[in-house]
Amino acid sequence: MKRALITGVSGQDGYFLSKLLLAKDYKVFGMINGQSEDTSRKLNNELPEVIQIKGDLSDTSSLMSAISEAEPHEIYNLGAVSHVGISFTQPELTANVTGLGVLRLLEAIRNLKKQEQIRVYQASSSEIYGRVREVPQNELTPLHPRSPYGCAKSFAHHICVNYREAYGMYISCGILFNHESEKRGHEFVTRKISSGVARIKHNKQLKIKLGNIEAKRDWGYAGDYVLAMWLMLQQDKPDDFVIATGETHTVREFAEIAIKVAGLNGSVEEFIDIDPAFIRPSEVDILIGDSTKAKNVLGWQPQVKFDELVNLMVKNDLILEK
Ligand code: F7E
Repeated sequence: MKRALITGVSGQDGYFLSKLLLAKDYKVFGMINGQSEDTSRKLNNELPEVIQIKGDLSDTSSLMSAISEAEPHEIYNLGAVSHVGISFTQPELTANVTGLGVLRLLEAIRNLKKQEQIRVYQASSSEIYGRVREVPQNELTPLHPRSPYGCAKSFAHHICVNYREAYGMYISCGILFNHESEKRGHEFVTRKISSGVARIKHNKQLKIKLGNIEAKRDWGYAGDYVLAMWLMLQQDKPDDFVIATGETHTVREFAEIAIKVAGLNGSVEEFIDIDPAFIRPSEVDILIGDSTKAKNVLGWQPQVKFDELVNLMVKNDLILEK
């Protein structure tokens, strides 16, 4: 039986990846820092088959213990301080967990002399492209991050490539563009909108406060994207892959469709207020990914289209907010 260790298991991607690996008969170990009983309870309810292991990306010895306990064939590093906006107010924490945490994880594997037995998936992010140098972005597009989060993910990406080249470690980086779902945290713009329109529909709220609604993102469905993570670790050789839909839409377009799906009548301006508190000191204006390599090498393609994504998120929140 294959064993996998997932960091960041309590997040959206941890949920979908655990489901996928359990369906493939993996023994799944989920790393949590153990400081919140709520996280542990939630994980127990949603994913009772996942074995919880204590560990933290900011603590190397805990990583070594977690790896020794799980003895994984595959490690999926999904753990991070993942909110771009928050990274501006907590830059050092972000660099420590999202950036240095990856180095600690790789060093933990090396210190345990497990580098030949363990394959590592690193969750790289389209935020590394930031002020994009070309459109669309592919694996060779130069990096120009626009936030402490993007900078931390850039370091993490480079250190993975370096450890692959320097020590021959099997490390694959999935450069994932935005991916959303009914499990997305409420602090991200898509969920903020889907739950917001549902609350307006049920008379719990009048308006949604947002920042820059002209930003463009390449949004896919998280359930599709975790399959790409797994496929990356099944290849003969480790490599980097862009995972994206190849379509870009503004936050405004997301909101327009969400308003309609919720059965509300009116323009975006009637339901959305612009609040400067949500505008970032430097913004990523447009992201659109070219995942031709993933299609050719992994045989991976996204299934859920933009309209379907908005539909499923809003319909889910209409039920939850009832
Ligand atoms: O923002 C704008 C905001 O926070 C999307 C993370 O998973 O994907 C995600 O990063 C856009 C930005 O995602 C609000 O300025 C407007 O332009 O949903 P988001 P993100 O920053 O793109 C990448 C790939 C990751 O790796 C990250 O971990 O929406 N926006 N108004 C807003 N964003 C938020 N959060 N809240 C607003 O009120």
